[in-house]
Amino acid sequence: MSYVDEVIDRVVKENPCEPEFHQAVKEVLNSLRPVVEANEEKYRRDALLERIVNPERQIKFRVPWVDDKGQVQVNTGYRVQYNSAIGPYKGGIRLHPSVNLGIIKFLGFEQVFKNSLTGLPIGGGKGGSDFDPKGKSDREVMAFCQSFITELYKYIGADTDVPAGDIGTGAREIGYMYGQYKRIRGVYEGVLTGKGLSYGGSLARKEATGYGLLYIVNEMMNCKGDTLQGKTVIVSGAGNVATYAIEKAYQLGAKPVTCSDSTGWVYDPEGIDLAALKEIKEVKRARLTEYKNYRPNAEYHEGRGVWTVKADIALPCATQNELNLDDAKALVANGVKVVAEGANMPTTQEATDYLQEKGVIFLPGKAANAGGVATSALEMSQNSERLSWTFEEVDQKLQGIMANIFHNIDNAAKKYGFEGNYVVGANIAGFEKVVDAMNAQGIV
Ligand code: NDP
Ligand code: 2IT
Repeated sequence: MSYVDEVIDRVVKENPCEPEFHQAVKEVLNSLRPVVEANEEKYRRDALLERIVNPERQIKFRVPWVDDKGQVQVNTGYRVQYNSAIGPYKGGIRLHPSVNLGIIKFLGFEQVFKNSLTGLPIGGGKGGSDFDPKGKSDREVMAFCQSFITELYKYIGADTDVPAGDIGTGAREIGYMYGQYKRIRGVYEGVLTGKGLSYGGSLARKEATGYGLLYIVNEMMNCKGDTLQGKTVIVSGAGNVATYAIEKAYQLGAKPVTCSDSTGWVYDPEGIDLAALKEIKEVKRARLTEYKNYRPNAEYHEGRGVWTVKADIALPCATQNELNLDDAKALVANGVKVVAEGANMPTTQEATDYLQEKGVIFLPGKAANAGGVATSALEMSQNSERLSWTFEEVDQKLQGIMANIFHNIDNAAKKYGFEGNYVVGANIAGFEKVVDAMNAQGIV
């Protein structure tokens, strides 16, 4: 049995009931085959792949808090510190009822390679809880965040592990977590990113993941002699990533016509009303059912269906496995030419394979959504030098980083004979830097 297959087998056996984690490991290891086969003897002796797939540390803890009725609630908190070969652990905190250890491990594993692709000195980690911020009062969210940090503070720090936002964790949650960390530790340091601008946050961090997604799509299209001008774009999600992907799509001349949340989706043939979307989601924290109050001519549908709309480009920006094989068939039938992942692993393996077989250009999340964590690393730099850069300065750097990522994954794919396969390119390019650092640091 090949070394890759042996390690995949072990991961499946040793981590039962963690399908998302298995999926992420299989996707990465399968595309690393050409590199692993070229170095098989050394990698086996060093147990390199076993060390890559096993997190350095997993922390699981109780998070008790009191709700507005005086009832004590108990959630479970997680932080998986995956790999620190190239820098402090870095990655978001997901607050969603679906969170479990397997989901945090899949996200942490992806984060290791994504962070490597940014070219910045950040290792990979991820955290979260099964707490659901939806429908909670500000006081309840604060009580949860304070309790969460009262345990997690022991394991994080500006030079050890720097969490940030993800699903359900935005500026409000980061603020409460930062306040509690500062109160317990008594230090004012860049322990979290995605902070508010008045206390160490970076301009353009809020926009960075969505903007970065469009920057990499733009770079790829320009290299193929095309542009975003006049293209129709379908977007899923209505959160941080989706909102700023829609904003930048407009700025680059495209027309985004859909968005979605976990209850339904909107098709607005005239183009999504960005101001309405921001008001519904960022100000009111409401459902997309409200969108029709702003745009009576738009369609609102319950359930899922964004991928059935005719378009040139599809941007999944909600959650894992939200684009399946049937969706991929609908995209191809409707003439979609580019799929770029704003979310982490939104496309199932079968759907990815189908899209690639049909010649759809596919940019995987670990490259396409890396603008968020890259800008988090820029926030860390600003915190370290106790300075703030202008929006334009951060945005320029972000554009450069996304263009570099595209060329690195493009070159890695070409080097190993997989031209145009950006899944293989991203996994290999991300892996090579981590392996180089791990080899240099010995068996740790
Ligand atoms: P938000 O919480 O801001 O938004 C998430 C959006 O996705 C919401 O519209 C939400 O709908 C929808 N959604 C979440 N879970 C589900 C589900 N199970 N089924 C259907 N819809 C769902 O999160 P972000 O925008 O920050 O994150 C979106 C994706 O992007 C995630 O995969 C995240 O890991 C990834 N990502 C985020 C980065 C960041 O900087 N924030 C960076 C890189 C990747 P509803 O409100 O109804 O739940
Ligand atoms: O998935 C991700 O890259 C994020 N949620 C952002 C992580 C970060 O540290 O900014």
